[in-house]
Amino acid sequence: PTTIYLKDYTPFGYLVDSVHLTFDLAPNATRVTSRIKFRPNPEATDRTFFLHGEELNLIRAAIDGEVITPEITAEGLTATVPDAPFIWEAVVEIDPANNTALEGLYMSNGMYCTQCEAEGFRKITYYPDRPDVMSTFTVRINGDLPVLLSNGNPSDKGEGWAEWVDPWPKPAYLFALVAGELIAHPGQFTTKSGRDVELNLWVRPGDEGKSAFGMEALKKSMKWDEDVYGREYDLDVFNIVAVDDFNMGAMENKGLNIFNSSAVLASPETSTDANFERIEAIIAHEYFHNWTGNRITCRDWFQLCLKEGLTVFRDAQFTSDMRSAPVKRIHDAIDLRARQFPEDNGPLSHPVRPESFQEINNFYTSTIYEKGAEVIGMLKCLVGDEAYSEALDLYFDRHDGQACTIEDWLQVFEETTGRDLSQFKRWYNQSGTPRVSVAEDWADGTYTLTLSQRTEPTPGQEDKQPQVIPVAVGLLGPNGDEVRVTKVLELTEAEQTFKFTGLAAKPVPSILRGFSAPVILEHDSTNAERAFLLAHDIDPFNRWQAGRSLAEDTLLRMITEEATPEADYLDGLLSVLRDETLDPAYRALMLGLPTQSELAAALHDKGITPDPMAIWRAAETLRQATAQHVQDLLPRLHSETLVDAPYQPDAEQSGKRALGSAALALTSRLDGGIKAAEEYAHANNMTQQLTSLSCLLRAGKGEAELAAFYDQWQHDRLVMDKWFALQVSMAGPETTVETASKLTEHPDFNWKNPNRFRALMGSLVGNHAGFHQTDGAGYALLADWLIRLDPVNPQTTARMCSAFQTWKRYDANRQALIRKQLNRIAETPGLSRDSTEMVSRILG
Ligand code: HT7
Ligand code: ZN
Repeated sequence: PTTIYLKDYTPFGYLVDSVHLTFDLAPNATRVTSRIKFRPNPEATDRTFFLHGEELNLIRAAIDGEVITPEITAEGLTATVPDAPFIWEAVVEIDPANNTALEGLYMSNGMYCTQCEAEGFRKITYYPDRPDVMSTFTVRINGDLPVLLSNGNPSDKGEGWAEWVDPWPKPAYLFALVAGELIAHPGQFTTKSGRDVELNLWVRPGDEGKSAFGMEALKKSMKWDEDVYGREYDLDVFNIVAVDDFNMGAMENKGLNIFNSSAVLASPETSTDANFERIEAIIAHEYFHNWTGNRITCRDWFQLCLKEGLTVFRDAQFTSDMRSAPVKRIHDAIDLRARQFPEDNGPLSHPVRPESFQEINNFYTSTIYEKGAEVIGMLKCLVGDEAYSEALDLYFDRHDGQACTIEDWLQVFEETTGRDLSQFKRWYNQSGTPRVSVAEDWADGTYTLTLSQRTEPTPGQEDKQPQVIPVAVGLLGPNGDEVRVTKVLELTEAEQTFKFTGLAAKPVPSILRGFSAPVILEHDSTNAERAFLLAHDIDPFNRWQAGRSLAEDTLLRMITEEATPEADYLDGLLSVLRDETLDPAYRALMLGLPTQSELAAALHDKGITPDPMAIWRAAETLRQATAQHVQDLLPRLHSETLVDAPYQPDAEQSGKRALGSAALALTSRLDGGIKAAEEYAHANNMTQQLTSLSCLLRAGKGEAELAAFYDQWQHDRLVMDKWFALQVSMAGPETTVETASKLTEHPDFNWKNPNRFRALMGSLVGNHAGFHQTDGAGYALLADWLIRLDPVNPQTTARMCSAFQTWKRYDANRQALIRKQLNRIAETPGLSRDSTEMVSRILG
């Protein structure tokens, strides 16, 4: 496979003035007729006329009306063209019904739909399929289906056809077409400058009851982007379509967002509180792309974080404003540590702006998205809120309609603030998670904090340079009062000292408040200090972090020293749970434990080979001890948080349910699931139904309820995903693989559907002790299915290969078993470019 390098970027030799496409839809033989106006690009030197095109059957090609015979390869075609403006015409035939890769034009339940990012448009017609080639598009769809949609505004329609005009120049990856029997949930929004926008959320018949929440989320997002970023919507219609077969969450096509149905359809009966929150965030994310991604796009795919990091940052701000800012920040830190840190500290580590790739689909990663967003958060923290707003205004003004780079992005900040951001830029170029270690000194009323930073070598980057790390610090006095308010220390050297003078007593520091940088903090504080912060810190993130560190410390001691659960942790937790001034959602978060995979990473960092079973036992023991320790409080926590009012998926109600569910889970450890069975019998929403069922399964019960759940929900694909996932997630370590394997034989295991595949296989991988059983059966089962899925859907297969990325943490036996499976996948004849790249990077 060819490697593509950032340093080799050159502009395309031609500009595109307009694109006209006609689709004659037919499941196995859709005809796509294109008429494209090209002219030489004065800024380019290379005039090779190469158009991308894959799996296309070319019927006819012409330049300025004259039929030509281009040179065709598996990647595209080359033709000789005039050194002046010309019109390219082509007719191709494609086979959407047999497109199982879900890239290009494909069919899902009889509906035609597209997915063009990153390089799917080349499977629709011949085109310079690169993000820096932008053009207006006119699309005519001929098809015997009631709903025919494309980008932009509708311009005309008749029986069996519709025409759409998108006036905003866009790259081909934002092209979309949908055709099918769909039902609209309508809505309306008036922009602040008075444009009336028609909104529609299109669903399949039967899903009408699940579209109201998404529509409201869209309106809130439109309003928020006007209020906070001054960004208005720029077309007369905005369409969202729900599709069952989809490789990722959703896609921001101009004026026609396409969503995985799991990321948009919701009802209280079928969706959990977490589903609602995720849907609200994804709708916002895709909508926000209209400015950060669509109006201003990426010059090339190496700049992917330019749109993704910024848009994740914006959707996080939105969620913080709609819900609870501290809770959102804690969720984001948990997710970053669970997903991005393992990536950044393993064989798949890559910079936020990578320098090379073989398959761009493999770079839609947590590093590009979530670390990319963290980098923007740090920039905002360093320059301040006002300068951030000014820089963003300049970015939108200056670059509207352009395809940009990270250099363009940083330049607007340098110009607005006068700051030199060359060292900050290392966040984009240097991979790996920086580790910040802390040393303290106290003498004569002066508290001295010495912070050091280092980043371990990562693939292709042996030597690391110091980065600019904003470390937010506050100091607490002996009675718990804050004696120094939060100050952002700028750590720019390998080691740096900061002094706080005039203090009456040695303070307790609260370091990295608000998780001000995506780093690993190494601070040998005592458990007494952590308990002190847990009791007194006014920074909600660090208060939660203190509890988390106590939990991690006690778990690690239980694993390595056979210690018993520590009183500091259990007592601290008890007082937090008793504190009714604290938000229930926040108290629920306090009850969380580090994941077993995180504990494995922490042990590995200490030079100890993790034993998944020992980790599992410690987590179980601590949970049991916690249940006993807070036992008296559980009935109150559970009952007070049962909501009487009609179900609302808002922050307040869902926070109460989260605490209630956490209490129920602990109760089930003491009563063997009696309360959970009662709750299951009375559950009137999916959050309650699923929580109580999971408590029952964990208690080794719930067979009857599981069967009843199946009978109740077998008609609902999204709920059935939960049914599959739950059984594998809740299985004990020894039965996980057997449970998963049996479920692969279930008639409803429709493995070609990415949601169903991920529900089962993702849960297998997420069940840490089950997946890592010493016989290697978990590894073999996953590999079998990856090998089977690869020819059908390489994108989803390749993403799931990352399940093996942490393999070098484990003992020699497990390593050998995993290596065997990785080799087996690598040696599969005809393995996709996607999976080949992933497996070879993981093997190193
Ligand atoms: N920009 C999109 C990324 C994407 C994607 C979406 C669905 C299917 C395949 C895809 N490949 C890339 C989604 C987003 O970040 O908003
Ligand atoms: Zn995005």
